[in-house]
This record gives sequence, structure tokens and C-alpha cells, in this order.
Amino acid sequence: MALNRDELLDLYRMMVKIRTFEERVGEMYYEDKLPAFDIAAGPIPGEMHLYSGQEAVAAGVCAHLRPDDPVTSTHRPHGHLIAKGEDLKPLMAEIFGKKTGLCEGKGGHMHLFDPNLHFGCGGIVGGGIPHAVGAALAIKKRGEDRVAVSFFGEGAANIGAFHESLNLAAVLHLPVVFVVEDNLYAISVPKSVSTAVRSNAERGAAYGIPGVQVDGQDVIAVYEAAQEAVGRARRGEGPSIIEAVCYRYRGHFEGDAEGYLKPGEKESWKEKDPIHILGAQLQGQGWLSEDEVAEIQGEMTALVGEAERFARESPYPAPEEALEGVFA
Ligand SMILES: Cc1ncc(C[n+]2csc(CCOP(=O)(O)OP(=O)(O)O)c2C)c(N)n1
Ligand SMILES: [Mg+2]
Repeated sequence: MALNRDELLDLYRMMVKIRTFEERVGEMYYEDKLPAFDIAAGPIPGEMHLYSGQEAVAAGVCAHLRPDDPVTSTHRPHGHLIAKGEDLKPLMAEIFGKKTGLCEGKGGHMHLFDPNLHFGCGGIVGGGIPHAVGAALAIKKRGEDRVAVSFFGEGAANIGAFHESLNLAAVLHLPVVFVVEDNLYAISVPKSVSTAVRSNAERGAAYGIPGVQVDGQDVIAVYEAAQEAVGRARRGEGPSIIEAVCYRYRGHFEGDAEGYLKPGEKESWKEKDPIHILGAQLQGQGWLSEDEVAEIQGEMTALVGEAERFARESPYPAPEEALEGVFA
């Protein structure tokens, strides 16, 4: 079924929201860290993995999810959590390590948890894949119509837990959707030297799971693939795997020298920017004017600005709380 104007505009707005958030985090991250790149300095100490460029995947998939659908994410989690419906303020505060953050400042950018949105992530590559299968097993045993989704990179699709998870999900017929974001690299390692099959979607065949590879720059293609996969899972018809081919505009982590890129590679992917592709389609149909583009950008910039102010003004957790809420 073709998407109507409101649905397309929602996807557009979500992608702009994620991009605006990520680019602002990217700017703030370097405050006080340069010129020597002191990773421990500045308002956002530690590593940072940003999602700019991959927005169509999070937006296209999460458009089909309810707040009670469990989602597992990765070391590059902001986009998934924003698309799941997170308020930017506690998200930004967590990235700043503040008391008002999602995990009271003890998680940081790679450890974001929200029980209300049934969302979790972590820095162990592929770690969320079996968690999503466990959540799907619980859903099935309780007879619920929720759907678990696991987002992970094409690099994660080579760990053993990926294969065990697909097999278990298939054999138990669980309501889970595996979403592989093939952004061409695992750190600096291209997929072509790590993975023998062309598409991870083909690996579904080994487990009797339907698989489809889609253009991850095209949010409508992602939306349609996810509609089918999430619908199937919600109807009790079992798991599926989607591979979305996409591209990250920033380094693997902030500070990455990106020596592994081919000349002109990033620029050529930017010509296929997911936000511009959908924006052009909407404009072509007369559904989005230049003024509305500027209005949406202004609204998202203001929202991110409010989240930034909230995070900067919030206190750090007190040292005497260090052992509360953690395994110690
Ligand atoms: C189990 C484990 N092995 C290695 C690492 C180091 N590491 C962090 S990110 C990464 C690459 C992940 O690539 P991919 O799954 O494609 O995700 P992307 O970074 O491209 O989004 C690696 C090897 C880790 N965090 N966990
Ligand atoms: Mg990757």
C-alpha cells in the first residue's frame, strides 16, 4: 500500500531529527578534546560512534513498532532509540554522563536502556542478537502480539551468536526481525573480505527464514520490507532477516582517520543521501515546500538545542551513588 503524505512526512521528520541530533553530538564531542585529541576531555568523554547517513534504516523499521516492542541495538545506538520514540533530553543527558540521563549517567553513549520503550544496547558486537531472541521467546510463551527487533552491523553477522540466534528463532518460530545494517565496513574491514555471501539476507535460507536485501538509502524500501517482516512476526508467522545497504558519513568512531576509504567514496554516497532522496520525492509530488524543509530543520534544531541545554545544566551523579544500580 502506498504511503500517504503524512506517513512520508513522519519518516522525513524522523530522519532529520536523528541527523540533527547526531551532527550536534559530533560537534560537542570535540569541545576541549583538540588539538591532541584527548579522548577523556570535554563534556562528552570516551568513545563516540555516530549514525549519520544510516537514518533511513532506523526510521523505516521503527515506524512499524509500538513502544512495547523490544529493540536491541549496538555501539551505534542513538538513531534506533530516537526512532523508537525516545525523548531527546534524557538521551542527551546520558551521553553527557549526567544524573538526569536514561541510566543516571552511568551508561554513557553506548549503554542506553529504557524499560518504558523496551530498548537496550551495548558495546559487545552482536551481543543484542540473542537478547532479542530471548525477548521473542518470552513474547511467544506469554501469547502476546509484540515483536522483537535486533539491529546490528554486517560485521556482527559473522559472530557465532548470529547463527545460533537465527537457528533458534527459526526452529521455535519466534516473533523477531533481524535487521542487518550493511554500512560496508566493520571498523576498517570491508564486508568483501569478511563475508563470503553477497548479502546476509541470503543466510536466512540456511535457517528457513525469509530474507531480503534492500537499499538502505531509500526509506520507503526499508519501510516496505519492515512492514512485511514485522507484520509476519506479529501474526505469529515467525522470524525474518532484512539487510539494508547503507553508509555511515562519519568515521567508525569520532577520531577515525578513515585511511581505508577510497578517494571520492564518501562524496558519492552523499549524492544518495536518504534525507535528500525522500525530500526530493516529496517535493516532486508537491507535498513539501522549501519553506517546510526549513521549518522542519528549525524545529529539530530547536529540539536538539533544548536537549543540549538540559544535559549541560544537569548535575553529575554524586560519587557516593557510584555503586548504586550497578553490579558490584
Ligand atoms: C565482541 C566484540 N568484538 C570486537 C569489538 C570491537 N569492535 C567494536 S565495533 C566493531 C565493528 C562492528 O562492525 P559492524 O557490526 O559492521 O557495525 P558498524 O560499526 O559498522 O555499525 C568491532 C570489531 C567489540 N566491541 N565486541
Ligand atoms: Mg558495519
